[in-house]
Amino acid sequence: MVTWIDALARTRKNIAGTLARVFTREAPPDDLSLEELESTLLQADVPVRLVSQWVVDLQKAYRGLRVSKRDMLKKILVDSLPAVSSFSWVRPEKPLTVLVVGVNGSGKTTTCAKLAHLAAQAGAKPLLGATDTFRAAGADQLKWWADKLGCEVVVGASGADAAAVAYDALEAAQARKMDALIVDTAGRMHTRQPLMQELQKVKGSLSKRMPGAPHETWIVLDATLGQNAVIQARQFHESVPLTGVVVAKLDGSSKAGFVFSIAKELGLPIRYIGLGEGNEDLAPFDPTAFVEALLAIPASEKGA
Ligand SMILES: Nc1nc2c(ncn2[C@@H]2O[C@H](COP(=O)(O)OP(=O)(O)OP(=O)(O)O)[C@@H](O)[C@H]2O)c(=O)[nH]1
Ligand SMILES: [Mg+2]
Repeated sequence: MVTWIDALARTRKNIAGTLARVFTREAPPDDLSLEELESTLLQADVPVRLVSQWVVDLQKAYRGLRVSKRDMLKKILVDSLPAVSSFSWVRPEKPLTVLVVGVNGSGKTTTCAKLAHLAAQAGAKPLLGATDTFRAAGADQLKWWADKLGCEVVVGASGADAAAVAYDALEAAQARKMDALIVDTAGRMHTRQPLMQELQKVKGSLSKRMPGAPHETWIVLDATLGQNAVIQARQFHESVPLTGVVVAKLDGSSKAGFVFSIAKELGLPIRYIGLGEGNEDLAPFDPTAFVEALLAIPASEKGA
């Protein structure tokens, strides 16, 4: 299982040198070290507005306080992330239906499998729905995961109407009294209108089968894209209102700073974070774990 510390290695490498220099100086952060900190955070795709705010906060916070700069920055960073509300896979509205969307290759299918694994671990009975009928391989991949996890799956035939497959999957989930239905969709560019309309149809057919479904619509963002992923999410949100974000491939990204702009710019909760390729490598988003791994605070310094 990949840990937060492992997953953030690349981003940390990007910022570690500067942080070490800024943090090991005894004196309050001076203009020079703050400038260095500013440009380093920007390199890690932390949005400009936030960086300037943090630098101002850091200067203010330092005055008269006997706490370490690292702890101060940690607090500022954690406070600028949204608090996470817990997510329950077992709910009165059964089956809890989660529609998973995103651009090509962002990590949707893998994330659906990981979510099914988490749901099963939480004591729920999940069903996977493979509506990626564009490519035979799209559905095969989810079927492969389902077999590996011992999870039930409804697979659309190649070329079938994705909305019809979604409808069938929800019908099957209801008939089999499943707790959750996780619907994988084909990757699509946020700029292609017909494909976004197809997604609206998939969503519409779920609510036709069960009023209120999908209960969640999550976009899977590829963390290696950094800030560009936020732009994609905004466009998806305009076509199909989203209720949450899953960040995939944090382990491959050197631009994890973009995570700070998801909540601020999109106003959406970050539900889960992909830390690796295995089915265990999906963790509920944890702002403190994220920031600590980013700043790599050794256990001995915590709470100091
Ligand atoms: N390192 C790492 N790789 C990941 C993660 N999530 C997904 N991947 C890899 O990213 C690649 C694409 O993942 P898929 O799940 O197929 O992506 P997709 O969005 O379903 O792709 P399309 O259906 O083609 O749009 C695969 O090689 C996955 O193993 C992650 O959290 N970390
Ligand atoms: Mg896929």
